[in-house]
Amino acid sequence: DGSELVEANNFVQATQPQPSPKMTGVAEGRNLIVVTLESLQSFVIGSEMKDQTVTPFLNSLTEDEDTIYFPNFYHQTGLGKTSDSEFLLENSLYPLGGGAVFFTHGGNTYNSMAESLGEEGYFTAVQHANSKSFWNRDLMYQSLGIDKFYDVESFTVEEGQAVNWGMKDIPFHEQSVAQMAEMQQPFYSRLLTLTNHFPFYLDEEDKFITEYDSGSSTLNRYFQTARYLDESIKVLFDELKEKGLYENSVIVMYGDHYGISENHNGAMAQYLGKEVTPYESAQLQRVPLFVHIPGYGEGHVDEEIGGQIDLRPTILNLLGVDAEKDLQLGGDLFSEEHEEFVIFRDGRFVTEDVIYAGNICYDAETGEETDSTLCEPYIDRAFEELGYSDSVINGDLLRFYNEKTGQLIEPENTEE
Ligand code: GP9
Ligand code: MN
Repeated sequence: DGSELVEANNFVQATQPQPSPKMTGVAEGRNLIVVTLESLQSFVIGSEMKDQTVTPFLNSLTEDEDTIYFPNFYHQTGLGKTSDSEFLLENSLYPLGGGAVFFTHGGNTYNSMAESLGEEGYFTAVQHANSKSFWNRDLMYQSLGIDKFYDVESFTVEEGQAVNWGMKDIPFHEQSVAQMAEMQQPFYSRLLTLTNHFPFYLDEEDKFITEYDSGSSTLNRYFQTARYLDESIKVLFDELKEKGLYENSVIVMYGDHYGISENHNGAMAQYLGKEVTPYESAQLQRVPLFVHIPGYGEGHVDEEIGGQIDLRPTILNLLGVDAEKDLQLGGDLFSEEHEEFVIFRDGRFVTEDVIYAGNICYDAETGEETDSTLCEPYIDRAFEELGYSDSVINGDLLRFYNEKTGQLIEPENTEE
């Protein structure tokens, strides 16, 4: 029934921050390249492991004049892993708490970022060297209005070019940029990387650093695959420059979810030099976000606390696309009004003042347990917000929403 949709929309309109006027349209008309950094967590950025730099190229971007780097950005995925991060990005809605929404609600109506950009004349694509039905992508991408899915069949995987789940990131980026060079411009393409994925194996020639030494062979190898992913991003940038695509593009890169689960807390504690409490564990859900705008010149580190739900509103504002009436739960990260309140899919949350994890309310600054009444209003808000998201998805309510006018569509008018 329409009341759930009206309530959800009222909530969105009441809480939605005004996008930053300063950032509106700074990348208008450019190609949009979104890179999903597989399993990359923020703790490796700017870090050393046995005197070796883990992510030299990404580190250089944190100081780059054309890049805004967000160190306090969190993933909000659930069981759907990469696909949940794609869902958050495209829809600015939360994934589901049960199974992967790509599977359970792949046939819904969505007002995705791909659709919005398609209406602005963009060609929209996803490039990912895995089989097309993985995570039900072939079907879901139709629902998301993505024009073309370059799946594994679009790539030539030579002998020695595959590891872990498939094609290695370096040849993947080389071939992806060659494909981009053939796309109609402007385009919006998403590249899903794959090498930095459990079990984090590498061929000898792809190991640029040595392993870590801990009781977790998974964590030990993770640094090496993260280093390989970093190298592959450098290759991506070089290829874009070589093909003349770089200057007229904006490149957004984000980590999709954690790579090191809580099963490795002992080894993580050794690396971090502190115990992994629920408070630390929540902070380990930070994933890097880079917004790279060639020629921008005002790059900086932005400490704003945000999450994947904020990607779409942030990006659409950069491209100068009006999303005022969109039914979306995130907000522009550059907005002065953006609220520092990140809700995890499992109900944990992070604000400037408190972190709620393991049913404990922590002081965000000190990590000490604090008065639970400081968390209570946020617990209610988190429950409410996740509830609106769930009702929109479970009821397939976007069928009845016109995001141009902000009006409801009467159910009888939706019949074909
Ligand atoms: C597979 C890739 C990785 O296509 O998305 O899957 P993940 O396990 O990270 O969701
Ligand atoms: Mn993933």
